[in-house]
Amino acid sequence: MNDGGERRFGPLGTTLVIIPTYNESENIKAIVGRVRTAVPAAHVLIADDNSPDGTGKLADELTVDDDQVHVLHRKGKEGLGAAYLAGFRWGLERGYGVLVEMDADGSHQPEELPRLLTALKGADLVLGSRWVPGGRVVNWPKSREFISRGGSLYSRVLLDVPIRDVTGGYRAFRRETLESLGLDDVSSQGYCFQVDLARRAVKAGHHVVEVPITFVERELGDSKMSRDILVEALWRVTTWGVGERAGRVLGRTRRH
Ligand SMILES: Nc1nc2c(ncn2[C@@H]2O[C@H](COP(=O)(O)OP(=O)(O)OP(=O)(O)O)[C@@H](O)[C@H]2O)c(=O)[nH]1
Ligand SMILES: [Mg+2]
Repeated sequence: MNDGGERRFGPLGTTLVIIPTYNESENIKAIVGRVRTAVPAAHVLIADDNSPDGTGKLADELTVDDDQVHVLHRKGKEGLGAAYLAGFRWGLERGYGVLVEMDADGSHQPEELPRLLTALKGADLVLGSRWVPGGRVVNWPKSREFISRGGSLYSRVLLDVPIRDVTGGYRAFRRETLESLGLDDVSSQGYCFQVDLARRAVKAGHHVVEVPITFVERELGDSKMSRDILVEALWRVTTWGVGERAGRVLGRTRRH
């Protein structure tokens, strides 16, 4: 992370808010409506993995009267990371200047998006953060907060990335930032996907800014969080961290 000091950041261009969905029929209409009201100029892309509960059909209905809402129908459940990668590709191909990640369940409040976009004027990547001063979480059990804070701390220390909320999924990227991250070889999913992108952005020398958000736990629909997602994150972060450290030590040894 550099301090961005003297750097000049270019204009932002049109925003595309990507919302991945799997069985979010109870949430999809409300979240899209809130995004359209909060940032009327932004476009929305719903990336649906053929949800059995008909979310994809509801999403199609939202496009009928609104040419700023789009749907990417995917063939089946392939995970959050794959849905975002497909959404990024869709948006980059169509020339959007800013690509936003947002959950469908209301945890990421669209009303906070203008603050993220304002911060992006002076950054390469903006992270909505629960764990910086001013950030908070509503309706989470202590156990969930412990896991999330612990996961961020573990990733920060092991991967050497100076970010408080490494696993959060409310983010705004400049297109140039995404284009520089080597998305073609990202295979991680879930929380790990978010850690992977943050770490790539830091390693690429991008100016990453955390903006405090109020994260509201979902009220409707089912969580897709699973033990597998947690185990994957723990395993991959550990592998990356140990791999990088080993690489540094070996590099030093070879030079001597
Ligand atoms: N397209 C697609 N979207 C997914 C998939 N898994 C999760 N999502 C979406 O990704 C977003 C985040 O998933 P959540 O289930 O809310 O995960 P979480 O926030 O960790 O869990 P909760 O706190 O319980 O809500 C939601 O919009 C989901 O519908 C998937 O396999 N494919
Ligand atoms: Mg959620």
